Amino acid sequence: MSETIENLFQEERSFPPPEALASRANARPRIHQEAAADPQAFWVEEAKKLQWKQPWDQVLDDSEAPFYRWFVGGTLNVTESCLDRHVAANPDRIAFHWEGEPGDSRSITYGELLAEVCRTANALKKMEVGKGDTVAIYMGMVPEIVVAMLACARIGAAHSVVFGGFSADSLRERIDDCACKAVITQDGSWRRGSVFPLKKNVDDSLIGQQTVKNVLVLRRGENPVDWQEGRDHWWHEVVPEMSDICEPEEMDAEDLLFILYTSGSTGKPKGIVHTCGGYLTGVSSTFRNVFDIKDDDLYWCTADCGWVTGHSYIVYGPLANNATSLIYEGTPDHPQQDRWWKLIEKYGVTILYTAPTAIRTFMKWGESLPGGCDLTSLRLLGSVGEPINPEAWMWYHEHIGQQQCPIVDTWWQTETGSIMITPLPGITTTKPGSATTPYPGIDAHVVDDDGNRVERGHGGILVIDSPWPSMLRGIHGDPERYKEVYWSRFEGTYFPGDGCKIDEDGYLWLLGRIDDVMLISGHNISTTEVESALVDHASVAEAAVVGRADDRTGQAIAAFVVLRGSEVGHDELIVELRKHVANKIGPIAKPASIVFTPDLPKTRSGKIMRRLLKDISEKRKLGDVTTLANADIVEAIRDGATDPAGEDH
Ligand code: 7RM
Repeated sequence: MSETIENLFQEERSFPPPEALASRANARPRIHQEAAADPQAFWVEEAKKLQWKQPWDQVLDDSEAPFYRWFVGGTLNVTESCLDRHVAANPDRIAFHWEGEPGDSRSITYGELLAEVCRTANALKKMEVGKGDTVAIYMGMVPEIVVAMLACARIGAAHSVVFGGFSADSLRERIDDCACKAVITQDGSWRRGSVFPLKKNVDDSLIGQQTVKNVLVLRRGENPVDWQEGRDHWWHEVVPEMSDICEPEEMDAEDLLFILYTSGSTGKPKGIVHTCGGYLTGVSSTFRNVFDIKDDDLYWCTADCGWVTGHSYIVYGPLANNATSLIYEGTPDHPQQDRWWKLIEKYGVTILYTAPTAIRTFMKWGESLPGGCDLTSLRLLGSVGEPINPEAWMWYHEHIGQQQCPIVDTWWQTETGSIMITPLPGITTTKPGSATTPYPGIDAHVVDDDGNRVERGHGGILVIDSPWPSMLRGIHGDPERYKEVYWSRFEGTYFPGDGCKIDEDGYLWLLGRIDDVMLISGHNISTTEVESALVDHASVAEAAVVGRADDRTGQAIAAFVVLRGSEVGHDELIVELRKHVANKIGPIAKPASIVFTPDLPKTRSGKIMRRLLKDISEKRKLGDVTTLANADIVEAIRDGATDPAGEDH
C-alpha cells in the first residue's frame, strides 16, 4: 500500500534557543509536560489570567459534541481584559504606534484607546446596534479598525470584518449571510500610493440590501463620496460628541464575539464563528508564550485585520497582554521596497510576525534592502500562513534575524482561533521548515488514511484529537456543514485539511493542503516538499508545483518558478533545477515541466492558489479568480506555460 504522503525532504540544520532568551522566557520550562498531564487544568490557569465578571462552573461541556462549550456559566466582556484593567494600572502606556502609508503617524495610549472605543460604542448604540446584532467592518489598516472591532465587543455586538481589498459583491454576500445591521467603513484607504474607494464599494454592496440601517464613515482618503442622508454618518461628526464612558456589556463565555469568513477553495464562504471566553483564553495564552512578550518589546504583526491573524495577533492577543504594537497602513514597496526595514529601524521593532509569501518576495528583491537598515532591535521573528520553505527560513534567519533571533513558525487556522503548532522560543530547538510541536494543551497528531497514527519518519494527515478553548463554534447558519467539513473525516476528531509528517524526533512538518497532494506513479507527493527543493536552489525565490493529468504517470509535476533578483530563466537552468530536485529528494519528484514567471497567483492573504495553476497546466478554462490578488499574472503564466520548455516524456 502506498504511503498517505511520502516523506522525502530531509533537513539537518537545527537551532537551540538563545541562552539569554531562555533564562527569562515567559513560558516555564516544563509547560508542555505539565499541560499534557492535565490539559483542562492548563487552560483553567490560562483563563484565570483574564478578567471575568462571573466565574464558570464547568470547564468543558462535551455533551453535544462537536458543539463544544468552554467555561460554561462564566461571564466577561473581552474589552475589560484588553483595555480597562491596563488603563487602571497605567493609562499612558502606548497600545499602538501607527504609521500611515503616506508617512503620517500617530501613537495611541491605552487610555486614549479605551475612551475612543467607548465613544464609538455609544455611537453604535445610538444607531440602535446592541447585543445580538452583527456589524460589518470594511476598512483599511487605520487605528479606527481596531477601535471599531472593540466598540462592537464593548456592547456585545458581533463584528464581521471584511478585508478592505474585497469587491462590493464579496462584501454584499458577507453582509447578507449574517444580516448585518450596520457597516463601519472609510471614504477610501491608502494602498501603493493611491486611494482605494471603500465607501463606493459599500454603496454598491447596499443597493437593495434590507438589513443595514446605518453606515459609519471614517475620513481618511479624502476622496469624494456619495452620501445617503439618514443612513450615512461621518465618524468625525458623530463619535467625538459621544461620552467616553460606556459600561461593558456582560457576555456569556459562549456568546458570539465575531464571525470571520474564509473563502476556502470552492463554494460559498464559510462564516467561522468565535465566542468570547475560550477565544480570548487561547489568543492571550499563545501570544504571551509564543511571542514571549515583555514590557519593553515593540511588537509588529504585518497582517491585515481582515484576516484571523489580525484579529488574534494584532487586536485581542496583544491587547490582552498590555503589549505595545506597531500598525502600518500600506504596502511593503511604497515608496520603496525597503519600507518595512525603515519602519523597524524607526520604531525599534523587537518582534516581527509575518508570512512566508512576504519573506520570499523580499528574497526576490535582494538582501541589500534589509542590509541597508539597522535591524539590531529585533530579538524574535514569527511566520504564519503557509509552510515556510527551509531556504526562506534561512534567509529570514540570516538577513532579517542577523542569525540572532529565534524563528517561531506558527501553524493555525481561522477555525482554530489561535496558534496550535509552534516552537516556544525559550524552550524549543527549531529546525528550518518545521512548525515543531503542538502548543501546550493541544492534542495534534499525524494519522494515515484510516485514522491510525503514523510512526515517526512518515507522512500523513494532521488531526486534533481533543477540543481546545479557541476552537470555532460552528459555521454561521450551517451546523450540518460544520459537522461535515471538520468532524466527519474521522469520528470525534477535528480535521484541519492539512498534510503533515512527523520526523524521527517527533517534530511536525506541515505539507500544505491535502487537496493539493500529487499522485505520481502511485506515490503521494506533497507540493511543499518539491517547492522547498526548488527554493533550495540559489537562483530560486519562490516556486509552486501542481500535479497535472498525465497518461503515463497518472499525474506529472508541473512547476512554476520565480527567480531571485534580476536572474532570467533559460533552458540550462531548467535542466539544472530538475537535477537539483532529484538530488535533494529523489527522481520521483523531478518536475516534468518548469515555467519561469515573474509572480505566482495568490489569494488576497498571500497564499499560493495552486488550483489555478492546475487549470493552466491542464489547459482548462480558468476557475473562479475573484479571490485572486494579482489577476493579471494568470494570463502571463498561461502564455509561458503553453510553451512546452522542459517537457520530459
Ligand atoms: C493563520 C492562517 C489556514 C491554513 C492552514 C495551512 C496554512 C497557516 C501555516 C500553514 C504551514 C504554517 N489562517 N498555514 N500557517 N501551513 N505552516 N505555519 O493562515 O485560515 O487563513 O489559513 O494556512 O494550510 O490550514 S487561515
